[in-house]
Amino acid sequence: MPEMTGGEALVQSLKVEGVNTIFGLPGVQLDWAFDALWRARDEIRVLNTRHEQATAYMADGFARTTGKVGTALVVPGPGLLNATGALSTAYACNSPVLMVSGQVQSDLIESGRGLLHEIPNQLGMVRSVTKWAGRAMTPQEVPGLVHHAFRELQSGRRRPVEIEVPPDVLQKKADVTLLEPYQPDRERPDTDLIEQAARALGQAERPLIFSGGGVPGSGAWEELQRLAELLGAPVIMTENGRGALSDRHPLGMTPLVSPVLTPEADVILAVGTRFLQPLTMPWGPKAGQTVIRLDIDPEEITRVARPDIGIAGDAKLGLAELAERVQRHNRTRPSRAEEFAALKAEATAQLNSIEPQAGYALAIREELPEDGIFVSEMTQVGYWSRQGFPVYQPRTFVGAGYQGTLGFGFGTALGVAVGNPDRKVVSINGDGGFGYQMSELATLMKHGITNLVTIVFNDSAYGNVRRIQRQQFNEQILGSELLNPDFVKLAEAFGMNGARATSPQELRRHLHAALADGQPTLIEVPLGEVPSIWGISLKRA
Ligand SMILES: Cc1ncc(C[n+]2csc(CCOP(=O)(O)OP(=O)(O)O)c2C)c(N)n1
Ligand SMILES: [Mg+2]
Repeated sequence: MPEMTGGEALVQSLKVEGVNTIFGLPGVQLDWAFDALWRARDEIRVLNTRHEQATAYMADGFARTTGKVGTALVVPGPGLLNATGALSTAYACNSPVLMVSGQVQSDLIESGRGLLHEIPNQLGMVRSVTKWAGRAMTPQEVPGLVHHAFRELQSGRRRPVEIEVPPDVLQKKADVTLLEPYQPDRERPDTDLIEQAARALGQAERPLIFSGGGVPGSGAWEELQRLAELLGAPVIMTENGRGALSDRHPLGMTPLVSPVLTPEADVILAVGTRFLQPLTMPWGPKAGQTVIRLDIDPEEITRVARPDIGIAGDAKLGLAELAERVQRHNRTRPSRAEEFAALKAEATAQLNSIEPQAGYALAIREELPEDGIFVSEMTQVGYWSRQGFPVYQPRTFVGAGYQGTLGFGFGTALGVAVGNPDRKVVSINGDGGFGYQMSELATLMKHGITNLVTIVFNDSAYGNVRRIQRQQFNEQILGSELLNPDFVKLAEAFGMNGARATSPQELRRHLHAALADGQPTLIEVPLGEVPSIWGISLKRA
């Protein structure tokens, strides 16, 4: 049994689990972890940020677009609290983020003395934004803690996990046994239930599929496509599910078509999705329609309503097995190709008539390669993009999910870019959201993150809020107007290229140049008040 510090036990255990990148921000409780990271610096890259929120956002962006665990490292108390908005986003988006945090000295936890960074009940606090959280109190416990963390991160529903190690435990030397890496195993769905579902789908005249973040999350897009094609079933993808089927695929749809297609379907399969909107809208499933749910999280299957067939298990295994068995029951159906093409065309026409959002978003799409990754934000072009931005490949559209976290985008995009060095990444931001993480321009430059282009739509406002105050509250503009820096000069102050675009054509030109020459670039797009996209509703043409 080799002798090592708790810090070495932590770093070696992370290495065993395949961690090669850590997004971190140091401090005194982490000194012995950084000591060990220094010795492991050829195998584990440490990227420091300017605020702890960015460590967890970067880990989330890294995780969601690579399928690997994303790892963050922060000091306890305020450091960890600073990261909780990002953890809540990762929680909402089923993202396997490992948050490693410090603690106060082990024998004084919960003493209430007011030690540096002490907060009461840190584990309890972080449990509200994680799937699981645990602590090691000796160096010998560290490998088991990391191993358990990876079990939680890579089994069942993927969500963030926190582990914490007090500074004296990181410093202490002991004989430590390292463990083998956790071997993830996919959870096989019940065969009888799959057979029942396959029969219902096979016999359906008008089957419909709702597909959520669980499909890209479990790497199930090929199985989804196979099943959809066998059934000729349209696939409605949620924001987190976008790209599972290419928007070019005749069956690939965005939720705009749900109110039209859902009432007409006889059998509906919802896979890897909370299925919340359909279940709570007037156009949602009614008695007489068969609802099948396939989800890794059994609680999700019955949370809002009990489906006719509920199947707990992995989406990739479940969809593969469904496709296999559907063939024994599958009826022939008249082609609906024309109907779907017309519906898609109508949805596209409605969305593309909303300007200037459509023009700007489509300018980005024109320049971003097919495998390029688009990181959205809670901004006007972002809302439009949820449904309107064409997505051609899985894991190439990143949003904030149900958390709707303003300011998540830029840090998340930095992590996406680090995790996908061979791909181009575009981060869109409002001036409000960008303000949350603009100091991370330093992180971009320091770590040479050159495959990311950053766009800031500047309307000098929390535009969404201002529009509501104007229109619904009789011009009571309060707390929604913003004073901004000159974004072009800001970029230049960080040593980046700064550019300004006042039309979609200009945005396209700047984006083209920035993507081609790989120079870190921020493009500001001044914007006036833009129309709301809420309230578009699709009727059949
Ligand atoms: C963490 C968080 N705080 C506040 C909000 C409420 N909120 C939603 S959109 C928005 C304004 C966004 O402004 P900006 O980023 O400039 O985008 P714009 O609407 O102007 O395009 C605010 C304050 C939120 N969604 N999340
Ligand atoms: Mg704004």
